[in-house]
Amino acid sequence: MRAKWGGVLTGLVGASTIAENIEKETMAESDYQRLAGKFVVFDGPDGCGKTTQMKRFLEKAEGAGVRIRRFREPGGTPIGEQIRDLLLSTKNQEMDMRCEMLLYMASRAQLVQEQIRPALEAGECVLADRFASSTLAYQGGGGGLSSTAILQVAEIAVDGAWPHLTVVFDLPTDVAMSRLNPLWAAGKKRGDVNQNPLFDDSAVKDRIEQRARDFFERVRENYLWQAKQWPERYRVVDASKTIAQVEKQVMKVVGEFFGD
Ligand code: T5A
Repeated sequence: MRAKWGGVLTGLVGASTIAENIEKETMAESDYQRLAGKFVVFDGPDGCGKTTQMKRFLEKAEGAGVRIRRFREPGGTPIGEQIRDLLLSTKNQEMDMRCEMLLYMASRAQLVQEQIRPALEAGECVLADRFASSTLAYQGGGGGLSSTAILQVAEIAVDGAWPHLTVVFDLPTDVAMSRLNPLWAAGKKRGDVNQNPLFDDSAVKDRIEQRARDFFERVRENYLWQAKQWPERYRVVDASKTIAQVEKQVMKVVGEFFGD
């Protein structure tokens, strides 16, 4: 398990690592073996393509014989899935940002105790689709809650089970929006999309996805801020590239992080 984040809240400022020089396209057998008992998070703004990359990574790791478990947040447990429904339901528009933050943490606490910690203790690799880094970005960066307060609650929810590595999938907000909603791309070309342009088709988007563009800009900035705060446990990939190019970057940063 990793040390608490609280201890590194201040003083750690360094450059985030964008994997620009793609030399290492696959992970060596020995790199895969080092994933045993490791906790890796794929995170980023909506539409960044992390779920697509998780499926690919999982397939390769399993192919290399790694015992690996994949979880998504919010959710991943029967209780967590019920919390997910509460959080993402478009009926709950009046939900206060503090209530929202605590619900994400409640889902996380259950996931850690029921699934993540036992898996890590059994020597399995845990691959999580979002974690506390999402709460910092969305409820902190996007929603305006203080990072310090979020981390204090996270200490309780996570109970020491911090990720070894968080891979942030970074891309311009407009690109993410276009992926999620082709109407955005079409409207942008016409020059007539301005208010809450992300989700013209709000009926099919969840409560968080219905937020305005500024919110997602702040979310993106917060992820990059986190990578600068904790360079020893974060890596950033350029998620605006093709799926195959992003995959190469992922293999490179994960391979190098756990390699020699
Ligand atoms: N949230 C979550 C918080 O606010 N606080 C928290 O603490 C936590 C944990 C979860 C929502 O909750 C919020 C964040 C979210 O808004 P969700 O339904 O689980 O909601 O949504 P996401 O986590 O955003 O997951 P998604 O699977 O919907 O999106 P991904 O993982 O970003 O993207 P993916 O891989 O599904 O790809 C999106 C689209 O882009 C294409 C894919 O084919 C797909 O169509 N794509 C690409 N297109 C071009 N080039 C590429 N490189 C591409 N990669 C993927």
